[in-house]
Amino acid sequence: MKVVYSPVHARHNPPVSFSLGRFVPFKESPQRVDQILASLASFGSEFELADPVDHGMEPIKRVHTKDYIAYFQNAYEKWVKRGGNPDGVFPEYLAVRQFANGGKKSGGDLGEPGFYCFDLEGVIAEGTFVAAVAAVNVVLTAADLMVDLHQTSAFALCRPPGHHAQEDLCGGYCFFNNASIATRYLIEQKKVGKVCILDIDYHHGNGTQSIFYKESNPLYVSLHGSPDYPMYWGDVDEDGEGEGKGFNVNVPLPLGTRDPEYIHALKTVVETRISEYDPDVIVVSLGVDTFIEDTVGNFLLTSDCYTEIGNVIASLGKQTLFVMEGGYDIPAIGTNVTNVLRGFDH
Ligand code: Q9C
Ligand code: ZN
Repeated sequence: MKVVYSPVHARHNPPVSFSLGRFVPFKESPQRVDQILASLASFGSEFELADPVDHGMEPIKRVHTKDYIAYFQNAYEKWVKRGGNPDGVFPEYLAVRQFANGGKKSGGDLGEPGFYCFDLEGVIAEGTFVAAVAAVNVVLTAADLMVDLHQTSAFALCRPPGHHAQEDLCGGYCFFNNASIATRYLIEQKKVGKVCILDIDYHHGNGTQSIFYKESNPLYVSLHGSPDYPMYWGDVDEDGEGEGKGFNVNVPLPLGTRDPEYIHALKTVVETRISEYDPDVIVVSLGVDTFIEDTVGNFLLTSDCYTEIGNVIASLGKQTLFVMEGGYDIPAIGTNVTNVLRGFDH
């Protein structure tokens, strides 16, 4: 399997985020990717590394607004100039948009951080923007390799993750929605036909849901813990709007979910909704924060379950682009990710 990777991810390294009223060590660390890389390397030529190719800003603009991109690009520098904490940008004023002049007034240097963000976990540190752009190039290059070289799969080993990022909002460790950008690129530039985004990160992908909510291509399917982060999204009745009605499928599962129930839920949605949709390509938002030892997620999946997840995804028999999302248990993250990828291939 082709794996696209860029060391530029390490430029994004905020020391802290905010949790339960305290600053805590930032869990979405560069170490995560280092561990996955080491695990892939232990399988020798099974995984072939490739460098990303620069795709410019155009594919990002097909998903995110111009204003949001401009804000993100300059946010850290403006913040520090203003005397902000050099650890990263933390909003102080939150724009509840119903109250904020219909969302037209972003509020200047001190208002913007809370205008373009929906929580305090989209921490913009010094290298965050360059790392987020590199992550997009990783996922787009993986899409190119899969389509152009007629591969059955490819893995975008990207960070920061993306599925919480909406068109003009960061949050939940996410800034640019890598999977969504790749999906739009696959549909518009690579002419692949129908795409299904299968989001198996522990958390609901509110960003991806919101970006495609009114569209019938892609089909968005998310299995996630509920009630849990991102708190305000992810119910079954959020099923799309207009053209998109019926093309957003949420499968909330209780905290404490174990292997058998998880596999049952995954198989069910794969054999019904996804098979009926008959996509040409699957984009997997691959989070392994469903793991039993994960300190962010609240499921109880074992490492063996990830092999089975890979098997179930492979049963669709479609070209599949794996895009890295969450997963925070450093000792097992590499094994869990490689288990999904090897489960898919075998
Ligand atoms: N303060 C992804 O997995 N809240 N994002 C966790 C700790 C944030 C997760 C509670 C979770 C964000 C990509
Ligand atoms: Zn997650």
